[in-house]
Parts: sequence; structure tokens; C-alpha cells
Amino acid sequence: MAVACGGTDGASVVAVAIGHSTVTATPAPAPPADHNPPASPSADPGPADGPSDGPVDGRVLVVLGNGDGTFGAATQLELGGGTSPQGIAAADLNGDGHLDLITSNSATGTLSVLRGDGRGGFGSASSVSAGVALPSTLTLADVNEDGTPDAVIVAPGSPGRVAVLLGDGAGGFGTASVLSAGTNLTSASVSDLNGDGHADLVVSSANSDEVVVLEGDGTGAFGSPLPFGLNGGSNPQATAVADLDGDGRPDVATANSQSSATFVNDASVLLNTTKRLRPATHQRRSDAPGHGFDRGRPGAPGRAVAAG
Ligand SMILES: [Ca+2]
Ligand SMILES: [Ca+2]
Ligand SMILES: [Ca+2]
Repeated sequence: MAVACGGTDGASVVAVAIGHSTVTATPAPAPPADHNPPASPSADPGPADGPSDGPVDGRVLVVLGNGDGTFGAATQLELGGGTSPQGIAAADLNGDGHLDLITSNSATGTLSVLRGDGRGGFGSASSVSAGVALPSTLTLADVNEDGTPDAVIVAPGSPGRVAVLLGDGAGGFGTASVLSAGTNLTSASVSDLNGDGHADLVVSSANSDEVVVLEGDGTGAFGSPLPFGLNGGSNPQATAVADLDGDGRPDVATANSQSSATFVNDASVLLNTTKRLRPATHQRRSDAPGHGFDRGRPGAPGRAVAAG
């Protein structure tokens, strides 16, 4: 299950992609043939682990914020035949000023685009090939610097695959450019990691226990994979990019699933240097509750990061 958040006309919106068998629900009332309306919230989907009326797949749940920290009822949106959505993101894909939604659908190898109307409603989904089998997580960023969000999708396999689809500014996408990197990729983040002004990619490679950087040239093309180990971390499932040590360079953190022989979930931090990422520091989540890579600078008092 994946979640995207954003704002639409001053209100917050949370969208949740429902993959195969991850959430069960009473079927929603049938929507109009050509529109997913903002009103008439669907039936309560029920608890994720609760009793089931049958699996629901190929839908997203949209929950609109009330502006006071509470949220309205969820509305279910169809994905136009896409199933097992693994990734979801929100951005204005067609330049009309309203947030749109996009999902990456693993079982069908497609992306579903739902155009927002700015009032919490979304049109019927349109589909485009993801360019890779079993697309996993999805990230939107403008990698070719034309002002339109582009889609970056990762996929498992050996080698892992990264699909880059350039947005056309109308809510559609061009044919995917497929890159090879790492093994069994689980997530991607986009940031200018090397400071040349162009967006770069960093993907988590679960089976090789590393992150892989692909340097962008600003046209939507990317260079050869540059792998960086996690210094003890393993099986990274997600990446985050932020300037963690305050030196102005974006750093990389990974969330690692069952990262060692002791099966402890933990995180790795890779501090950025001018052109290359420094070897990772490594923190076991159970070492010091409340102390993380997001608190203090490396080596500062109270920071529970074990270098090595
Ligand atoms: Ca839009
Ligand atoms: Ca673009
Ligand atoms: Ca760059």
C-alpha cells in the first residue's frame, strides 16, 4: 500500500493506493461511467486487517481534509483496469492548476492517471504502459527541465530496472526509457545530488544492499549506475533525500528491512560530499529510541549513529 498527500484548492488530500488483497471492503456504489465524483463517499472500507467481503484491487482511496486536522470519509476511485497498485503520487500533470493522481500498477504493468478537478473529484483513469514489468514505487519530478512532472518507476529483477517517462504537459507520458541498476529495486528519490543543477536519481537496491545513483543531464537521460554500500545496512526498502548535516548538500537515508542476522529494522545515512556520497553511517533502530539521523549533526553529542 502506498500513500500520496497534497493540497487542492487550499484543502489537504490523502490518497491511498490499494493493492491486491491489502485492504478489503464492502463494494462501493457504482460510479458514473465517465467520472469519479468528489461527493458521495464510498462505503466504509473497514479495517485493513478486519473481516472481508472480498478483495478490492485496482482502486485508490481519496480522503479530503477538513482543514482542522480531521478528514472526511474516503472516496474510492477506479484505476481503469490497472491492478495491484504499488505506488501513488500527486502533482499537476496537465498544467490546469489542479492536483492529479497517478498510480503504478504492478499486475498490469501500467500507470493510471486521474485528472483532478480542484474540488476533490477526479476524472476516469487513463492508462499508459509503465515500460517495465511489475512496476513498483513511483516518483514524480521534472527530470528534463521543461516544467512538467515526469515519472520515475522502479521494478524488481536482476538487474533492477528504472523506467523514466517524460510528461507531455497534458496528463500523458512518452515512451519509457528503461535503465538497469542494482537488483530488486524498491524505491527511487530525485534530487540534484552532485550539484550540477540537474536532477539525479537515487534508487534503493534491496538485494545488493546499496543505493545506486544515476546522474542526470537535464534532458531526461542518466549516466551509468554509481553504487554505494550501506555499511552494514541491508535490504533497503525506501530512500529519503534531505540535507541532514546542514552543509547544503542533499544527503540520503534508507529504511532497511530486517537489516542483519538479528532481523532488526534500521536505517542508513549517506552524507553527501562534493561529488560523491560518503560511506554510510548505520543506525540500529533499537539502539536508542528517540535518537535518529534526523536529530543533530553527525558526531554531535546525543546523536546515536555508529560510524563504521
Ligand atoms: Ca491537473
Ligand atoms: Ca519534465
Ligand atoms: Ca545533478
